[in-house]
This record gives sequence, structure tokens and C-alpha cells, in this order.
Amino acid sequence: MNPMEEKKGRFLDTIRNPEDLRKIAVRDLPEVCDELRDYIIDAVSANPGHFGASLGVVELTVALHYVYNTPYDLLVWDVGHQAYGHKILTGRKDLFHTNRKYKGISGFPKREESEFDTFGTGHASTSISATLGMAIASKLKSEDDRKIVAVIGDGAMTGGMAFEGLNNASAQNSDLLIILNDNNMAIDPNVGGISQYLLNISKSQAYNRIKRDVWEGLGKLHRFGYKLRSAIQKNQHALKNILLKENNLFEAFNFRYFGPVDGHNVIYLTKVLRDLKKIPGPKLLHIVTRKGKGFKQAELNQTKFHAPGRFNKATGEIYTCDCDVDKAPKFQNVFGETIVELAEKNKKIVGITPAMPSGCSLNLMMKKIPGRAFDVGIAEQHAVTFSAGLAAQGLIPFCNIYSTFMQRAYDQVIHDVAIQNLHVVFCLDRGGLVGEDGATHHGVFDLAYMRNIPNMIVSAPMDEIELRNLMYTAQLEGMGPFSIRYPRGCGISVSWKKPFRKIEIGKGRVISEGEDIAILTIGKPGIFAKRAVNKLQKENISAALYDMRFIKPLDEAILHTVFKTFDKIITVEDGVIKGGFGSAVAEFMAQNGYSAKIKILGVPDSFIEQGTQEELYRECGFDMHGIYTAVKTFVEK
Ligand SMILES: Cc1ncc(C[n+]2csc(CCOP(=O)(O)OP(=O)(O)O)c2C)c(N)n1
Repeated sequence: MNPMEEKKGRFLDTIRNPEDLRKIAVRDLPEVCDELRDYIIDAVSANPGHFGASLGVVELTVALHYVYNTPYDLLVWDVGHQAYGHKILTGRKDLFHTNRKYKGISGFPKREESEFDTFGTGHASTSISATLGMAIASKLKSEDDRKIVAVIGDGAMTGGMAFEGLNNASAQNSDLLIILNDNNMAIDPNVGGISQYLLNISKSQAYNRIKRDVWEGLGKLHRFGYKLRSAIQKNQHALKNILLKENNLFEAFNFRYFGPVDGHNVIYLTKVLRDLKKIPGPKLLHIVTRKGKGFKQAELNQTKFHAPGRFNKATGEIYTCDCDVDKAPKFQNVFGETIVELAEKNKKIVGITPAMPSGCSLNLMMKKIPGRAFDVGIAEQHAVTFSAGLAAQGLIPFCNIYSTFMQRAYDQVIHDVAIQNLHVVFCLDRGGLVGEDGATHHGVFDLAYMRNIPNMIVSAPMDEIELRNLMYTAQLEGMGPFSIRYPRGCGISVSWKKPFRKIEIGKGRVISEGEDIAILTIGKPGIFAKRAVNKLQKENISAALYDMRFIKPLDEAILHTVFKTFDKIITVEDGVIKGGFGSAVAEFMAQNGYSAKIKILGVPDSFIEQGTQEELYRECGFDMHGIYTAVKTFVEK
């Protein structure tokens, strides 16, 4: 049963789609917003997901679906983590209790899920390019009455792609509305020149005074430009720097800039949007909102409540996860604590993250050694080339990027780092199947996309102690590009703070000897394989287990031994089968004239949706049970 069924909402219960919403009187929209907000709080406290961002855009969501003729008018949510209200208003209220669950609805907009999800998202800064494409398509199809709107946060606005979109949109002069949702936060506080610029506009008393005069007092928005200019003339000194076309960032891009307006006044927002509908050409509406609006703890602790996990909706207390109870550390914390330890000894070490300081735990270094750890904004390409620059001058950057977001910076890895053989250490967090975030976020491609780059060392630790030792090894003098990928979540070692040990490059290790079959693993699946081997042993199946540690260079000594000893080999990886670790082993076999039966366990050639990590490991067949079954059937054949 849908646990939300009992929740009563006078208006929300009547809204099956935006058409129902449009039947409600404007004066009642604040109540609709209250109900929608309550619904999100109830749902996300029990079934975790992204939280603060959706609360912040409740009024905007209601106003957009109220004013625009969705789904004919096209609405694109950048990143899409703030689209819960949108999902609830567009026919998915009754399914919302399955949000992010296995076989449930996705936590992000997804085209195949609803006609209201006009563009799939998950990674930041794509909305302007996507909506520009839609606007041009509408023009070419002569659908002149179709309106197109992108909603982008100030965090996503720091991504280079957003500016590539703005630049191109200005050349196309297309009919497009970009709504910039400015809450001065990414997941952590937003950083850089853009956020400062937006803050300056929002906080300028002179600007806000004139805005009142012009916008509310003098007349209609579509005459805004003219009225504003005459008002500016009266207040020239104070306003010149803020509003003139040459000085307003967005106006300089040929967008007409409107705002900032209060993004929590739903009635006013509907008025503004109605007016903007009448203005042709590229427009940008700057709204100011509060992340977590309406839930006190989320407003006060915006980073924690970005995606808090389960929490008590009455007290705001966040329930601890199983790892905390077990005291096994998360891999990200091992990274965070280890980089501080290493950087305190090796002054050349610097840390870089593109907007994920708390996600990857580089915030520990930012706090302890502030001058040497950098949050560069949602800018993966820049993060890599910035690291290359640091390395070119003799520093040793640890560039920590989630595996899935590193896809953005592939050319920078090759062109700026690998070709120049620069000593940059890539720490790819969230490698493998990440769980509830689903297809857009699984870090399953990195082993395949890193191993074909010359000069690159590609490694994946099986547990926390291995991660520490690989990080230690990677910062030693004489290294080049070095990639270390590790998964989301906890490891197994409760006491992981052992003294550092150098790991020989390209050297794997024997976990257990065996006779019937060899299992070769890379990364965390080695833990599952170890459990499978123990279980098989009780059934008198003797499997040798090797944790290869490196996918490049491969441990050829181990491989020669394995191919000489066994005719049945299973490889296991938490990544795509095509081009990954198993492929590397098969290539080795072919090139060295061996023959054996190889079974490759990993992620198949399809996009894996959301679920718990355990559910997805099982689906792909490389959890403990999957490995056990694969070995058993292989051996008994
Ligand atoms: C390319 C990319 N890098 C990093 C992320 C991780 N991420 C998800 S939401 C977010 C912050 C977005 O901030 P903003 O656009 O201002 O939206 P808000 O959450 O403040 O509403 C980040 C960094 C991502 N989704 N995509």
C-alpha cells in the first residue's frame, strides 16, 4: 500500500496532472504549495532522496505548471534532483513512494517515465543547450506557439557547458526562458565569481530600489527595458555598473535579464511568468530562493539536507546508516583522512574537487590545510586541466572526481595530463554501481575508459587499507598519471589506519590458493568473491582467488601462472564488461597464445537503473551469490 495514501491535501488530492492545477484559483496557490511541501517532507523523510533542492523550488514548480501549457510547452530541469514537486504534480504522486527504489520511479527526470519529463538529466549544466536545441527544433517545425523553459541552479550555472549554451543561444536569438534559481548553494556553498556576481545583484540596495520603481510601480514587464533605462538615467551613478547591457553578464550574452525576484512568492511568480510569456527572444529570469525552504533543519544545514538519508520529520534528526553502526568507514572518509595525513608530510600535495567537497570528503583537507585544497565549482574539465597546470609546476594534485562525472573530462585527461605524462593522481569516487541515483550516476565506465590511455596507471583497491596504500604509492616521486577508483559506501576494515605500505605498481596479490578454478577480481568485488570462495570450500570446490589491484599494468606474472594452471577462469569487476578488466585478461590470453574458458562477470551492455547497491550487484550477477553460482555451474559443467 502506498504509505502516503492517508496524507490528505485539500488541493493536492485533486491534482492528477497540471490541468487540474490550472483549475485552482490563483489565490489558493500558496495553500497548494504548503501541501506539496508537506508531501515532499513526508515522502523523503521515510524514503530517502534529494531533499533541500525540491523544497526550494516548490513555488516555482507550481507557478510554472500553472502558467505554462505543459507538456506542450517544454520544461527542462537542470540536474533534475529538484524535480520531485514536478513529478508529484505530473501524475506520479501515487508512485512517489517508489522514488529511487528498485523497479520504482527514477529520482531524476526521465523521458520514458513521463511526457512531462522532456529531457533526461542527472549531470549538471545541460539544460540551456538542451532547451536551445528544443527551441530551434520548434522554430524549424513552425511550432511558434510552443514555449520552452529551462530551470538551472546557481551551482549548475558554474559549469562551462551552461555558458557554451548561453553563448550559442545569443547567436540564435531563439525564444527561450532560462530561470536561474539562485540559492547561493551547490551541495556545499557555491564558490567562484558567478556566485559572487549573483550575490552582488541580489544584495544591491540601489538595484532593488529601482526594481521596485520600475517593475512594480511603473508598469509591465514587457516594457521593462525601456522603463528601466529611463529609471537608470535618474539613478545613474548607483546603477550603472549593475544594469547596463555592457555590464550585466546575461544582457551581454544578448539575454534580456529580469530579476531578481522572490522565488517563494507563488502569486507574484505567476504574474512574472505570464508577462515573460509575452516577450519574445532569449530571456533570463533570476529568482532568489532558500534551499530547504519550509523545513527548519534543512534551511539551517543545507549541505546535510541536500540528500540526508532517512530522517525524523518531527525533529529533523537524521538516522545513521548501517555503516556508522558497524563503524566500518566509508571509502570517501578514508580518502579524506588519508589525503590530510599525506599532505601534512608531503608539501607538494594539493587537493581538487569540482563541487563535491563533502561528497568526497576533501572538505577535511579544506578545513585543515585550506590553501592547498580547492573546490573549483561544477567544472570537471577545468578541474582536470587545473590539476595538469599544478602538476606542470611540480606539485602533486589529487584530483577527486566521481567516476560518472569524470566522463565529462575525458579529453582533458588524455590531452592535458596523459600526453604530457604529468603526475596527477585521479581519485575516482563512486566507481561502480552507486545504487539509488541510477543510470545517470553509475560509475561503471571508468575502468574501460582509463585503461586505453597510454601512460595511465589504473588501479582499484579491494578495501580501505588498500586504498590508503595506493594513495601513498601514487604520491611517491617519479609517478605519472595515476588513477585510483573506489566505490560508494563502506568497506570492511574497522581498523584501517595502519602504517603506509608501498605497493609495487602492477602487482596483484593472492587471496587464496585453489585447484579447480581461478577467480580474478578488481576492486571491491574481491570481497564478494572471498565470501563466495569460503562458501564453495564447504562444498569441496576449491577456487583460487587473486585480487589484481591494477587493471593497468596487469600483473603478468600472476596471469602466466593462472593460464598455465587453470583452464577455467572467472573475472569479476564492478564495471562494464565491454572493454573492462575481463577484456584485458582475455586480451592477455589471446596475445600470449593461451587458451582457457573465461567467464566475465560485470555490468552488461545496458543501462542499469536504480535500486540498492546490493539489488543491482545481484541483478548484474556479481554479488556473493552470483559469483558462487557462476563458479559452481562453471566447475560442474
Ligand atoms: C556534472 C556534475 N557534477 C556534479 C554533480 C553533483 N551535483 C548534484 S546537485 C549539485 C549542486 C547543484 O547546485 P545548484 O544547481 O545550485 O542546485 P541546488 O541544489 O542548489 O538547487 C551537484 C554539484 C552533478 N550532478 N553533475
